[in-house]
Amino acid sequence: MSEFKCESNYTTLNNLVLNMTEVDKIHFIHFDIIDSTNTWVKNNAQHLDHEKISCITALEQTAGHGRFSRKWLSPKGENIYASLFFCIPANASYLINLSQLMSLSCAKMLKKFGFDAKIKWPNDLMIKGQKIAGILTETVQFDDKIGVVLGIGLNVDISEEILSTIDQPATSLAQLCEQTYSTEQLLKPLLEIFLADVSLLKEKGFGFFKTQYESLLLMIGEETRYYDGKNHYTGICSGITDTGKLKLLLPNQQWHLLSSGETSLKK
Ligand code: BT5
Repeated sequence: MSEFKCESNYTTLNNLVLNMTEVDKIHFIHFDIIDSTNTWVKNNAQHLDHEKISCITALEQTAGHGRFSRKWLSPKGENIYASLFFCIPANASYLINLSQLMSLSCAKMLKKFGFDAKIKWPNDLMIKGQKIAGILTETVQFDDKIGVVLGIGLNVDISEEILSTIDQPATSLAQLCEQTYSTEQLLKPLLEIFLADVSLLKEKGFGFFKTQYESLLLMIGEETRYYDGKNHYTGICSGITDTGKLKLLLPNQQWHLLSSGETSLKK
């Protein structure tokens, strides 16, 4: 573990400090280089504090991954490669909404910096039709609880040369504006928004975020192609349900509710 550089800001004393934000209580672990922050968390979950939230970040990932075993290009730079780890009760119904909630938090954080990000259901962040961030949630099963591994990849200063090798249109904050941003500058507000929203999610359910989420959702009212990892469907995207499922109106006028998979505009 020679490359391990721990920048933990959590000590037991922190519990005594008043006016700490939830983010100040997070246990941060940083690597200069790692295969994947999500993989590291999954392999080390039993050693992390299950009563706290941990956030593992890296400057570079050699095997960053997305859903369906796809690659997440993760060159060295100020890009966000981060995995949050926390435990929730084994029967927590909001587990299925955490990725969607993170994409919403990410869009809200970007808005604070003047970027108009939209959500491609379920959790891709897009700016001007180009992918800028992706979310990947994985889980670790414990006897009495679930460990959630919530990975976020956000392009900040990834080079245009690397972006051009991605098999779909992709962008970075650097490509969209002159200004430079540090990981810390973006990650802290993102975590603040997300943790506040998680409290609301637990209290009120995902329906509380339906209007916010739909206002940022791409493809509403448009003919949408859907892939669930096995089959393709086509229908008119009509928003989401209170539990975050995508509502598709099929050509036979039947409703089809999608709980996972991915969408694209029908060409
Ligand atoms: C995602 O998967 O969008 C989730 C990506 C999550 C990455 C984070 S980084 C920290 C943590 N550690 C990890 O190992 N993963 C998480 P998916 O929806 O399957 O999208 C993958 C697709 O996005 C690829 O097939 C490419 O088309 C595209 N892609 C790959 N790298 C990209 C990048 N840097 N920027 C934009 N698009 C990218």
